[in-house]
Amino acid sequence: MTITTHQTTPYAGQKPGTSGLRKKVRVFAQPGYAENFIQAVFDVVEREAGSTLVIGGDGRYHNRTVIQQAIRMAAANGYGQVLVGQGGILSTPAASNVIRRYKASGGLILSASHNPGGPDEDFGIKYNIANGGPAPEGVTEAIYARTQTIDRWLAVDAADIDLDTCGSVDVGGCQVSVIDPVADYADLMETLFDFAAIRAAVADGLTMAFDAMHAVTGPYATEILEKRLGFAPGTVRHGVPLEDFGGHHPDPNMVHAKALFDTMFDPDAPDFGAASDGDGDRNLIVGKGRFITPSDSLAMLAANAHLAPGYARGLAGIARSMPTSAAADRVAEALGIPYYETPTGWKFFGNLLDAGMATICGEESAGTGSDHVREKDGLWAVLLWLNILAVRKISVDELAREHWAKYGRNYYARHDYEGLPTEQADALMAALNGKLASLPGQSFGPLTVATADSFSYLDPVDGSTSANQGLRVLFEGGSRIVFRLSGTGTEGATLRVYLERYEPADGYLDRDTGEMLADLIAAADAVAGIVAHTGRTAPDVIT
Ligand code: VG1
Ligand code: CO
Repeated sequence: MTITTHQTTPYAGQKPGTSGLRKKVRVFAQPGYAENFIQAVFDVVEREAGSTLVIGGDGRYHNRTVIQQAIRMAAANGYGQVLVGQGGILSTPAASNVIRRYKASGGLILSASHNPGGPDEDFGIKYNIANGGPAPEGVTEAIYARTQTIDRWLAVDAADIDLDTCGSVDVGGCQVSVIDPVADYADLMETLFDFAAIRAAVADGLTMAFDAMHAVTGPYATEILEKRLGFAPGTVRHGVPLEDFGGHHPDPNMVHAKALFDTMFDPDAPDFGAASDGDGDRNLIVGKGRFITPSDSLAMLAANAHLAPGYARGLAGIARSMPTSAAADRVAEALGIPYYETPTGWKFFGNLLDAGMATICGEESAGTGSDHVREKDGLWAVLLWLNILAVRKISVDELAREHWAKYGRNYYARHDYEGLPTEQADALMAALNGKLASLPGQSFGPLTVATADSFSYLDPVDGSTSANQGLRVLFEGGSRIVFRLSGTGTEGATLRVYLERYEPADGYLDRDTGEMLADLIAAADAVAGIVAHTGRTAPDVIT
């Protein structure tokens, strides 16, 4: 088959952010835009001739168009085999699993994750390496550099394949196999968790609601929760993936998954509630009348993970992103295992997981996962919770109270200021950065600054350094405010302000989070001049 060399010129700004390249669909739909980026990936990533490439996405608008083109390009760039999820669907953790299981050299994950979808919304492309995890910074920087000099992309002249029927076809000498996106993943989950115990609890009356948010986890959750575990039909809500996620943001938090919250705070609530995001790597956990912050969920899962067969041998270590609360650190200390603090973004966990230094990882943004794949994994977290609840026969609320009574409680919230003019956000961060050195000793209301710095990470495995990963203001007594700019948005800048207050086990364990954080919220504005810089008097989203 003929390989055509398409002449092209670089597009500015094809720099991967926290998790791949994310832009508006109309940007991605420009002639050669997606092709330039994909060719840049193929030009720089290491692989042997005839390697396997995995392709899958979260089903959002533009997914199929890019997949068909990526298949033609993979064939022209010497891949011997492409594995693509049926319907173009692969959740991010399932894609990670397929890469590992079939020893692929890497994969393209087409997703903008929690960002909205549709013709006027967002699209994204992320490259994962052979360990199944997001490409580390060295690789994403090389890809970006290549996008700036690219002058051609290659594709075989072949028609679109049938993405909806499982089976193999030859595309220009490359074997393209459309695979069941769910089966391998569901089988992996059965090896990690005590499905029999969960099934028994369900038979005993355990009920749940899972909101798939019209995103990628619908088919996975239906297969695992309803078919394999026996939860009642209808347990999975919004289970059909839609190109525009039904017009909502597929972001599982109190704002965008409000319907689930309303269900769980109703007197007739089921025992357990959960949701996942666009690409299935995030999780929301809410018990009957009890929201569990992602940071607490990481800590509670780590403290109880040994109750699941996959973790019965114990944990090697726990890793969390820097803005994630220190709740998990206390569990690690109690277990006598090391803990690690990494920059935001799952790519920083890969080395720790590969080296066997950490078993469980988590982020405050509702990402939790383990060494079973190299991505965060929404349904994995849901199943670990179910496993723990089934074995311990207690409610989410009881488990949370017991945890806090032992370890103390890290009250936590994140305030997001979205769609800020980039100059304003940059000016705020620059001004704060400039005064960090003068902050120690200064008081803001009842809070006195102990230390303040710009977070820099030294990877203990490969020795690489990642600087400027967020500004930290730490107060005496363990409270903390972190400021950083989002690296996943597609319009303007988003300022994230992370607020954390620690209450020891003999402190106030059952207070309202907003009240407990009020002094920190006031301090955040006093320290960073949020109102002065942005004119915003309140955040757009509180999670
Ligand atoms: C956000 C979260 C971060 C997460 C990233 C990708 O990044 O804060 O914790 O890893 O999204 O998640 P940022 O740079 O916007 O703060 V996903 O589920 O959107 O791939
Ligand atoms: Co996601």
